[in-house]
Amino acid sequence: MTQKISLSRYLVEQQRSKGHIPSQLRLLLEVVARACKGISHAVNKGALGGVLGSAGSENVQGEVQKKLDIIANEVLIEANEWGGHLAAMASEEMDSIYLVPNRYPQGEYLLLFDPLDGSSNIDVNVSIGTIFSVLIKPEGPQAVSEQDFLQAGKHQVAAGYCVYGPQTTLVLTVGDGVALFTLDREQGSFVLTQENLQIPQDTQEFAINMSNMRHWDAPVKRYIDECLLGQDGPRGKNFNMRWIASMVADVHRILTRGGVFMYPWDKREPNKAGKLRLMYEANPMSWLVEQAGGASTNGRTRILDLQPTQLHERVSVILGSKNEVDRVTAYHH
Ligand code: AHM
Ligand code: MG
Repeated sequence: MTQKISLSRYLVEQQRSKGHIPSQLRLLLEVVARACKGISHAVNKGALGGVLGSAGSENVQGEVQKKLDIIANEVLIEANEWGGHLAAMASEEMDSIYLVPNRYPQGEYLLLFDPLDGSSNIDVNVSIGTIFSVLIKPEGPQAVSEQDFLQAGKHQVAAGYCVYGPQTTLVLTVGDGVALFTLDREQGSFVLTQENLQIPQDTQEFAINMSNMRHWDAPVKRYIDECLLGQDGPRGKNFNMRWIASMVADVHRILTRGGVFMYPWDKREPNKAGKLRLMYEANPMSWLVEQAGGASTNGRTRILDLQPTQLHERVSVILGSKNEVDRVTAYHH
């Protein structure tokens, strides 16, 4: 019988034989996974747990917060603040960074997360998720500040997401490819179910919110128009479309069977670079996608090379199957 490999064992092996992760990072990832299990349980209870609906508050980006946005944020903070592995945390749902309280020891890592991605899908029982990214606090005696978080995505040391769908699945990279773990509810642990995920270079599937079409820039419009012409157009093949409106679920499909995901800049809010957040959504997803052989740009530049200037910075996102991302990017140049 082939032995099941738990997330703990996978991480120990990454630490021991591959030297990829120090013990404090291993602890951090175990704690994040434990928090995701807690969020998964809350999501599963739904109306029975009284977790559906709006919380009646707004986050720093002016978006209405759902009860589960706040619950998930609290679960992640409570799980991570006392272990001694973190210096500070930042979240899509908090205005500013969260310092580890003085009563706990401080570590060298910075944890960033979108505690519950796809909030509009919570109440309709469609897949949602948690996205996370790990950076190292720059060296120096100074107290940790927001500035310490403003590092390009290429400096991440771990990134992943957990999707709460028909199965609860944790997808992770520490720079050694992408591994997928499925939550075994009877055992209460994440079990390795796929290693070395690879995104096919070509695809016939795109994901974009088509209702924004009239607001797009010309290169995005051109790309989608050509896809829609199918066999009769310049692409010479038919395309399929999917849009779940949870980035975690859309990216999970792309990591599983390929595709291209786009949330481009559009004219609705011309002063914003895009809808999605660079630090909590685009950076971790871009690293996962690149680790699986895909590509990710903002239309012009590789996302992982972008130097952030603000914690809650937004960005235009085009990611997935490499040849399609290269094509959309070329249309922008
Ligand atoms: P959220 O983090 O507040 O849930 O917002 C991000 C989500 C993404 O998961 C998804 O791709 C996008 O917003 C959907 O936006 P839209 O409703 O405009 O299609
Ligand atoms: Mg989100």
